[in-house]
Amino acid sequence: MFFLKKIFQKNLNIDEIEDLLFDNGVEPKFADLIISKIKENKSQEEDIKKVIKNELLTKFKEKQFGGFSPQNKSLYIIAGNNGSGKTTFIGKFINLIQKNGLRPAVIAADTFRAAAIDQLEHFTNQFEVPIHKGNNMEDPSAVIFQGIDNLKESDVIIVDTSGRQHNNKNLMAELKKISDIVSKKSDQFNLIRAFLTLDANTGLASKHVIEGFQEYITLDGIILNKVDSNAKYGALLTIINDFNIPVVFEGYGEGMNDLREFQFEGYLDRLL
Ligand SMILES: Nc1nc2c(ncn2[C@@H]2O[C@H](COP(=O)(O)OP(=O)(O)O)[C@@H](O)[C@H]2O)c(=O)[nH]1
Ligand SMILES: [Mg+2]
Repeated sequence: MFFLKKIFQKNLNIDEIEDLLFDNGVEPKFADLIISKIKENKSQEEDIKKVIKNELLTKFKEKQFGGFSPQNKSLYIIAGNNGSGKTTFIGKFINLIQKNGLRPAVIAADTFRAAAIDQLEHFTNQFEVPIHKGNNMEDPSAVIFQGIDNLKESDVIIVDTSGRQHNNKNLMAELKKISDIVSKKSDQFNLIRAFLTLDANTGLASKHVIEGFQEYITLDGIILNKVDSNAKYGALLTIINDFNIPVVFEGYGEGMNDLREFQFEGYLDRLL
């Protein structure tokens, strides 16, 4: 497992431990906390692990984790960088919503790549749910506006959006427009949420992604994908510390059942 094992196996000195923590994406303030605990308590690996875990559980006890409750007449906008797992998450989310006895439908608002719509349609076919598609290069807001009207019979509408980098002003302005269009239709929904997908391999750069997206839209939740390829994801501690955005789900594979509500304690057990 993670850095504590290395610290104990290799008998590292404090400087080497600091480097190791930093290399693992643990921000200096948390690295300091961990090091002070190690200095205080030189006994057993398991003891130190417990001390750190309790420290972090207490530190973040006011934060929100998981807390998804499926609701009739809800709409979810799924946004994020290219390849951060938006479309795959939508497949898993459709599955989850159906398991909860509600009828999902999807709006394919990633109109930049025809392949993106095909990928989404693969999932909507698999689960036999309605999909509203725009034409290639059509304005995504227009697609969404029409889609909401066409999918009135559904309980939950999920909107797939194009991948965008947070520093691309045009694409971010487009996302704001998407969010504004959805707000105009808010009387038709009991709940509207915008989720940001993050790739667990992105490291501390995720902070800038969140800040960039937050400049344009309100983020109601984070979905952390690919935790199967980077289970420890030390940067998440910093994200939890620095933002008040619930980490709602984590994706742990490409399969349609590889999604669970985020559990902070489980995450700490993997991290430490
Ligand atoms: N291992 C793993 N791969 C994932 C996960 N989520 C998505 N992927 C893969 O990551 C790649 C990009 O995912 P995609 O959903 O197309 O991202 P999008 O561009 O944000 O829509 C695809 O190859 C997915 O199969 C996950 O939780 N674990
Ligand atoms: Mg996609």
